[in-house]
Amino acid sequence: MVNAELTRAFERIADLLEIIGGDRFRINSYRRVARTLDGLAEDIADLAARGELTTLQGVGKGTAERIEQFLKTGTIDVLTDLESNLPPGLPDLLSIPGMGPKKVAAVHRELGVGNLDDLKRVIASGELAQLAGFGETSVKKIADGITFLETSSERTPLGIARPVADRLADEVKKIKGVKRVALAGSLRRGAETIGDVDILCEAKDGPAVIETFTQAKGVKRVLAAGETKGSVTIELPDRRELQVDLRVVPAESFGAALQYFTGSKQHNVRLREMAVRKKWRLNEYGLFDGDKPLAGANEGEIYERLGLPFFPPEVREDRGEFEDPSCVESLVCLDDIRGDLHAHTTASDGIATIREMAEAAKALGYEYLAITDHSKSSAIANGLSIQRMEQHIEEIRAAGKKIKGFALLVGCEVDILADGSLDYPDSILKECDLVVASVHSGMQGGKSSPTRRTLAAMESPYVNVIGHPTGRLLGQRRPMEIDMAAVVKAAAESGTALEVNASWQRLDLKDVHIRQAIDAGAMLAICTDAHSTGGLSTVHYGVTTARRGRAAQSTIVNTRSLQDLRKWLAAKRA
Ligand code: DGT
Ligand code: CA
Ligand code: CA
Ligand code: ZN
Repeated sequence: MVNAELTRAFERIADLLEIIGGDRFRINSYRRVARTLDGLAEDIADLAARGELTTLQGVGKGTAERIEQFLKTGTIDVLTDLESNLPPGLPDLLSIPGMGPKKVAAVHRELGVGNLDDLKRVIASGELAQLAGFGETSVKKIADGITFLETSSERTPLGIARPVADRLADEVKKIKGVKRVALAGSLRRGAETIGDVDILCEAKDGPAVIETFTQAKGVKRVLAAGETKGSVTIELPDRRELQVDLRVVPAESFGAALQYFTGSKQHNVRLREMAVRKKWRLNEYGLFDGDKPLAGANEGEIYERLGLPFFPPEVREDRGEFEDPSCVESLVCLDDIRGDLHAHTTASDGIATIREMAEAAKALGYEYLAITDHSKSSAIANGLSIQRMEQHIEEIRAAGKKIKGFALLVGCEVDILADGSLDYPDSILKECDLVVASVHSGMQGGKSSPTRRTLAAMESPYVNVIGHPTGRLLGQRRPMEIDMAAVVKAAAESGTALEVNASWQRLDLKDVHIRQAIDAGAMLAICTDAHSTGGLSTVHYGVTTARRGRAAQSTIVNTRSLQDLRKWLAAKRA
């Protein structure tokens, strides 16, 4: 779906307008459209095809035209105009943590900063700290942000790369003579960030396919175009480029190529060693005994011939799959998920009502959904005062009665405060069916230890899930410095689940911590933290991440039936 790319294009327009001091009303309207698109469960191209764009919230005739332009050409005039009128390096400053559009505008206007080097110079000279609205702490934050960006590699989050890859794979499928297309590499393994996208296709005439591929929509540069391999870059909405490799392979080695190019490299090394021990040879063309091919057309056959189970791509990391091959039998899958335990509504910072969220969850085939809006201290997220929360509880119960064959659970996402206490009194928590507790403030150290806060929260009999346990935002915010061994141990002992937050910006816990939690005997909950109806369907990123931690279905609480879930919740209170 092109929705994600389009969302970012609209966000980018709003950011750039903000830099040039554009009209507030216009900026807000672009942001509103971005939010609508982000929350959309349906492919925007389908809506456009039916001429229904203007039925979307905040989308008028002008916006509909811009969306259509993007669908046709991959860009929007407003965006290209804005970009051509700003110094080329200026919008990049927006990706520095701590530099919002207002600050970018200020450094440009007041200090003539036009790119990252300029910014570093005015930080070093002390000019920036003198500027109104900056000061020592904010300059330090910006300097840290620059270091963070420069040390974090140029990898692309899965949630950004995936839609781009899916779209290109679709285009390759349409090229004449192409029989089959498959994604490979880290993307197929569901890694949280992607270095480059690897696509394979089956076709006879390699050069013709490669030639057409290099002309695909959105291609910025052609890095290579050979007989069987082409490499291009695709421009992302933040102007970074994502490399995409296409390899053309014949039918008889398609499976071997898919296996080889799915990786990981470490996993492949182990496989090749097993082949060598049998005096065989394994490469991207097949598995061979001398000149005799043993397998090649079919990926599964390679594993079979080597006496291994078919390892799903997510576990192919040589992080224990060879030592524990039976893990593949019970691995959690998307169909196992019976409900979502973390979701927001318009009561706090979501964009859908209780009713809309419930209907959307039911439509996904779920048995239950917990509504977990923010508590009072999360002021920027419109957290609910005690009084509003009391009323909200009534509203959730009332909405639950109206929807048949589905359970709406009363919940909240309660802040874990600096001293480890919870942001609501027990009298409120007790009224909830389920409580998610999360750290939202003071994450970057300070005096309060995130480990101590998390452990304290788990002691409450009402806290069932620790939300996004490390607080990281991919490429934007480091994880809190948390003693994971202590947290997973306490989770297991207290009967508290650790969240696998499925939002691709978070993926928190991440794969290796998921494994660590399971080894310690802790339970997990795969939740979307949805702020819109569309957000609920991003659960697959969480499931993928859990599979990468080799999580069995039985370790995920929200694969349980409602009755069993209620038993588990009751056990902690007892
Ligand atoms: P990335 O792109 O950094 O996110 O990670 P991958 O895993 O997609 O790596 P990439 O694109 O360099 O190569 C795709 C796959 O091809 C990789 O997972 C395994 C296979 N491969 C590439 N180079 C080698 C190699 O030198 N030895 C072996 N055994 N496999 C390789
Ligand atoms: Ca790759
Ligand atoms: Ca590659
Ligand atoms: Zn949340």
